[in-house]
Amino acid sequence: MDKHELDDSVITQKKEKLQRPNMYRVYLHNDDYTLQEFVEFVLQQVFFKSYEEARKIMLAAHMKGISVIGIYTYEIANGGIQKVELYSEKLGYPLLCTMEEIDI
Ligand code: TYC
Repeated sequence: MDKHELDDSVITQKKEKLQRPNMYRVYLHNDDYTLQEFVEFVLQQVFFKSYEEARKIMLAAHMKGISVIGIYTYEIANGGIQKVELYSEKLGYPLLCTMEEIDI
């Protein structure tokens, strides 16, 4: 038994730990069918990119096959990916976004 366990004179204080949230990198994948303008639209609507940023991210995926949209918490990343899926399904596009946890 700890020598202080029954000793009222010892004041213990729990140290508050601020847990950093896990972070996720969200990727945009190229395909041959989705309209460029639609990709730009989705990036602006879902991930709050400016038109210039959206075009840059879209063109990077178009030319390299994949590009990074950004780094977000789980909820934002996952919610964004689901919204992209909904928009894409509605118009019959195969646009794909994925996410992976990153070390920070
Ligand atoms: N490659 C598509 C086209 O030529 C455009 C596109 C860009 C699609 C980026 C998906 O993530 C993407 N219409």
